Amino acid sequence: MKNVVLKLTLITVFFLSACSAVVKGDFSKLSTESSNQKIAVNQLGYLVNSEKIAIVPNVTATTYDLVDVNTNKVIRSGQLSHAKIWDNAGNDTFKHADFTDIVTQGNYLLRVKGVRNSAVFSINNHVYDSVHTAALKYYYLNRSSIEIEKKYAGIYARPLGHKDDDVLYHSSAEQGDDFKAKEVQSQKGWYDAGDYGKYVVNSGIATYTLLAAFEHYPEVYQKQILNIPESSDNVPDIINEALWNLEWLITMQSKDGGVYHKLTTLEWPGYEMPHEDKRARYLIGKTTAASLNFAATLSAASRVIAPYYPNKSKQYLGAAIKAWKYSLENRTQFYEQPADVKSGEYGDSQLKDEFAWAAAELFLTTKDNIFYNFYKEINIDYSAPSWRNVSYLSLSSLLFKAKELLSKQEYEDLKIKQKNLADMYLKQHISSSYSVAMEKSDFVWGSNSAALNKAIVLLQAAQLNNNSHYLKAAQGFVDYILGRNPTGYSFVTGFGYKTPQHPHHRISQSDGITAPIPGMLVGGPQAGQQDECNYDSNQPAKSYSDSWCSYSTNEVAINWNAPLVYVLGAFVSR
Ligand SMILES: [Ca+2]
Ligand SMILES: [Ca+2]
Repeated sequence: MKNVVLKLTLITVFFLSACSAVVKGDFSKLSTESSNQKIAVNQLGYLVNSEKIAIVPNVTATTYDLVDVNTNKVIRSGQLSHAKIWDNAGNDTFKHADFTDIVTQGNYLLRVKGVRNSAVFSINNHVYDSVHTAALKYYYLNRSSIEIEKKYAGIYARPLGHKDDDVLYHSSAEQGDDFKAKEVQSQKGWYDAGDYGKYVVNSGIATYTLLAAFEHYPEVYQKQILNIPESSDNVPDIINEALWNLEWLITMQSKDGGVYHKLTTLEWPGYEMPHEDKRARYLIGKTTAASLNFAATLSAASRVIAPYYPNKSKQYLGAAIKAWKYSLENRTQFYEQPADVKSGEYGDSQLKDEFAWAAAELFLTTKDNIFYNFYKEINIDYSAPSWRNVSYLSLSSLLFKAKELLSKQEYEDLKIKQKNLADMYLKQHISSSYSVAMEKSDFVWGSNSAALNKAIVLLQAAQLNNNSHYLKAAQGFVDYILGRNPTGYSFVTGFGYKTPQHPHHRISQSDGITAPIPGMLVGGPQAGQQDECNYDSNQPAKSYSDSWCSYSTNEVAINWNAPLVYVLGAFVSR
C-alpha cells in the first residue's frame, strides 16, 4: 500500500513539474504541503541587527507567524511578500517573510498555513561563533605529515599520513641542479581537497585569505582558541595554522628561485585514510603561476608573522623576492599536465593578475616603489577572487595596507575601483528575488566559494567606506550558504539541521565515522554535472547532490573554506 501511495505521489510530482515547465513564471501555481518545498531559513540563525529573510513556498496564505519556541507565543504576525520566481532555481514560486525588525534574542520558528513549520533558528549575536571556529579547525584536521591526536580531534583522531620526507622529482620537475638529489623533504601543508595532493596555487590563495582575516579582524583571532597542538603558545592559533602550510610552501622552491607546481601521486589516491596511501609522491612541474603565487603569499606572510617569527619573516621575504626574479625571467612557463600524471592541474595561462598580486605584496612588504610601478603598468580589471584570478587580492591588500605609502589620489583611485565592484554586487543583491547576489555565471564548480568571495568584496567595502548597506548583501550570502537556498541544505558539514553527509572528502569517506569532519564547506550547486552522478534537478541553484560520487558539487577544498572563515570572522567581529 505504501508503495502505491509513493508511486502516485511521484507521478503527481512528475505531472506537476512537467506542467510547471510549460507555465514558467505562472505565479498562480501554488505550493502545497504534498510538494517537497519547505520554508528555507538560515539554519543557524540571524544576528540581532541583520536583515532577516526566510523563503516560504508559494502557498495561498498571505501572512506568517513568528513563534517564540520557548513561550510558544506568536511574536509577530507579518505579511508575506507577493509571489516571486528565481531564474536560477527553475519554476518554483515563493514568497518572502521579512522579520528584520525583530531584535529580541531568542529561538524561533516560522508558521505559515499550508506548509510545514520551519525548523527552529536563533536570533542572537553568537550564532556564527562555533561554525567559524570549526571552519578554521578543518585545516588542522586536514594537516599532512602529523598524527592528528585525540586530545585535539576527538573521534577524528588518525595516524600520521604522508610524512613527505622521501618525495621524488618527476621528470617534469627536473630542471637545474635540485633533482640530482634523489629524494627531497617537503613536509607539512594541508591536503588540498577531497584528495591528498598539495598544490601551490590553491594553497597560496587559501593561506593568504586566512592571513587577511587575521589582519582585518585581529580582535577575533587574538582570543580564538582552536584546541590545536600550538594553542598554548603565545601566537594566535590562526597564525599557527597558516604557518603549517607556509612551512610546506617554502620547501617547494627550487635553488633557481622557481617554484614547483604541485606535490601529488601520479594517480588519484585510493579511497583510504592518509596513512594507508603508500603511493610514491612527486614534485611535479615548475611554473610561473606557482612562482608568483608563492612570491605573493610569502611576501604577505612575511609581513603578518613578523611580530611572532622575525627570522621566518626575513626568510619568507627573501624567498618571495627570489621567486619574483625567477618569474620575471620565465614569464610564460605554463603548467602542462604530463601524460603519466592524473592529479589536479590548476593550469592558468593568464598571469597578469598573478604578476599584479605579487608586485603589490612585495611593494607592501619592502616599501620599494619599483614594485608599485610594475603594478601600475599592469593595469588589470578586478573581480571577486578565485585561485585562477587573484587580481582582487592586490587591490584588497593595497587598500588595507598602503594608505600611508600612496598619494591621496592614487589611494582614492583604488578605493573607487573597489567600491565600483562592491556596488555591482550590491545591485545584484537588491534586484535578486532570492535576496542573494548570485548570478547564473556564479554557479560554477565551487559556486559556494564564488558566493563567499563576493561576500568578502562587500565586507571590505563596508569597512573601507564605513557603509553598512554592503553588510546586508554580505549577510545574504551567509544566509544562502547556511540554508536559505533552494536545496534546503546548510552547505557546511555539521552545522544546521540538514547538512552534507557524504562530502567528496577521502578522510570522511574512509574513517569509519558516520558524521563527516565538521566545518567543511562543500562546493555547492552548479549545472555542469561533470561527475555524472544522480541529480534531482539541472537548475543551477538546485543541481546539487549530497553523495560521495559528486565531486563536482560535493567536494571540499582549502580555498573554499578560507573565504568561509573570513566572512564568518567578519560577522563574529560585529
Ligand atoms: Ca597558538
Ligand atoms: Ca591568473
